[in-house]
Amino acid sequence: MRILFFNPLANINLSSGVFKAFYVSMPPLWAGYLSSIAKKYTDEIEVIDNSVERLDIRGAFERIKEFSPDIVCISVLTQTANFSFKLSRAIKENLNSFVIMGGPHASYFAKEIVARGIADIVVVGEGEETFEEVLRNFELIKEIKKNFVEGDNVIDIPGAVLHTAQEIRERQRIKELDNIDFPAWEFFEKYMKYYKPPAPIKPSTVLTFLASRGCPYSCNFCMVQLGRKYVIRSPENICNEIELFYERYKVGHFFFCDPLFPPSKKVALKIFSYMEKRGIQKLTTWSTETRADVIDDEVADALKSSGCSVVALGIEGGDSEILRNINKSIKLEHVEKAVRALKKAGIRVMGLYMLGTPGETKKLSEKTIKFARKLKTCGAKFAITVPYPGTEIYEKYIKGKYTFKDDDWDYFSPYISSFPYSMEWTNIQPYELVKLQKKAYIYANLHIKNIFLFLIERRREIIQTFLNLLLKSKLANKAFLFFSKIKLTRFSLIRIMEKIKAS
Ligand code: B12
Ligand code: SF4
Repeated sequence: MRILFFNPLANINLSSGVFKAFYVSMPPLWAGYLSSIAKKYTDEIEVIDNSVERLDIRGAFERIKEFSPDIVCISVLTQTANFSFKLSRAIKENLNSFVIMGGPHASYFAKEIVARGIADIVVVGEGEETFEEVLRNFELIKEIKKNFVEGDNVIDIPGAVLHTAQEIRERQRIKELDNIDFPAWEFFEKYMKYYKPPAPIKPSTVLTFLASRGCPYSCNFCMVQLGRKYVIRSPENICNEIELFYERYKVGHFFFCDPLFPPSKKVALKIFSYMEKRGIQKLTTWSTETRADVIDDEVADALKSSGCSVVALGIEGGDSEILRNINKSIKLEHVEKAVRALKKAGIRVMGLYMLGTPGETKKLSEKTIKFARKLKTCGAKFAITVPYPGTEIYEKYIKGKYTFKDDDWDYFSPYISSFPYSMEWTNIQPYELVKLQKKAYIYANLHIKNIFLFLIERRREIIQTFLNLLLKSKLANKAFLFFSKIKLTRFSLIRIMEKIKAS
């Protein structure tokens, strides 16, 4: 059985200006985890990470065809849906492969995707156990799908949509995360040198990491793909994975992708003191994202002692009205306290903010920008609110109002300047939001310390980009012509000198 994992890239060309340059590639955890399941069933596995390869649909199709897979696995985010659907159609029309989809967007539209014949199977929510059951029964599923008659319901795998008429049977979340095999990064070795962490993390070899799954909070702009129930790995299991991959790839930084880690002070102190005892801080650094109300001086010190170098805080808004409207249930005092504690402990802070949240006015957005400026974190990111399917905002303001074309999904991005829906939840005009976003980035990020740090740490990339630009530019051409003329002149001069000598 030949299995190919395809990690799609969003249409980043639509992003406005500098946001294109901000995009980084990191190892896709979904494909890491699922390939470690697949290797129990086959040793013919291939991975195409399009965040690195940047192939168009034709190029991606040709590469997939070369491998001639029995199964193609694709993870679908909203912004990658259009590409994924077109690619899948090309595969299904021209190859004899089965297409399995999963991820946030595929999970939400699972039935529709199967009904429209875009994919053969969609795995909803957490993937490992469902995917394994699909692989275990693959021959049978293939047979049934070939001879399927409407009304038949011969195979029913919880968490998977296999045919149109089926009701989705919910699969229980994995309770014991320690039992899941570590991601099979051996299939991604060809890409390792292209993976880089985002600023303000120092450039180094990076691996993504997941210490927990789920989030119990209910912010109305957020769809928690792996569920509301929070489960966490044991400190031993976390350290085993870090040590293993540090040894194997000399990983300089582990980028934790958890939406909420640590989840509380108690858990934080337990895990970080264990990590410190195991000496993780002597091997590598790591970063994480959490809520401000989890951080105090003690937690910040423990984070630092266990090797954490950057903490991203979901701050979202700079006014209590915004936080109330999005159901964030934190206070601005928490944020200020957390930022102070982290800075004191020597940890860099990345502030994550939103603009255009429900009920937000221009005046409130300005307050967010001012608040971000005041906090002077190492970085501040401002996302324009996007109504992702599965969020409360989508259900309330979008669902049933629009008939989206597949192409429209390309525009479901926080860094874009046109939107295929109207933003009824705010009275700020879209063009004003885009302007506010640009202003926010400049105003909150450009202070001397940040510029200095950026120039020092990214000097190699900056010089490289500058040289690339120069070599491609008209200026470079002119310079080349100029120098070649000088060379000619020098050459002519030498010939003249020789003639003089000879005479
Ligand atoms: C890390 C991350 C990134 C990293 C990705 C690095 C990397 N390669 O891992 C970076 C910073 C580059 C990034 C970029 C973007 N991201 Co992002 N990202 C995340 C984050 C924080 C974690 C994702 C993750 O790895 N989770 C852990 C894995 C194990 O879980 P998983 O992907 O859900 O996979 C499991 C299941 O879903 C399922 N599954 C998934 N795929 C498949 C496929 C098959 C075949 C099967 C069987 C099962 C299956 O099985 C897996 C194992 O259980 C999530 C938020 C979150 N905490 O989930 C946002 C998130 C996924 N990102 C999001 C967005 C919007 C983006 C961007 C579009 C933003 C932008 N415009 O710049 C880009 C586009 C990326 C792209 N592919 O082009 C949204 C997606 C919302 C949506 N509905 O589409 C999320 C949910 C955050 C949010 N706003 O709510 N992101
Ligand atoms: S934004 Fe963060 S805290 Fe809120 S629900 Fe999503 S993951 Fe949880």
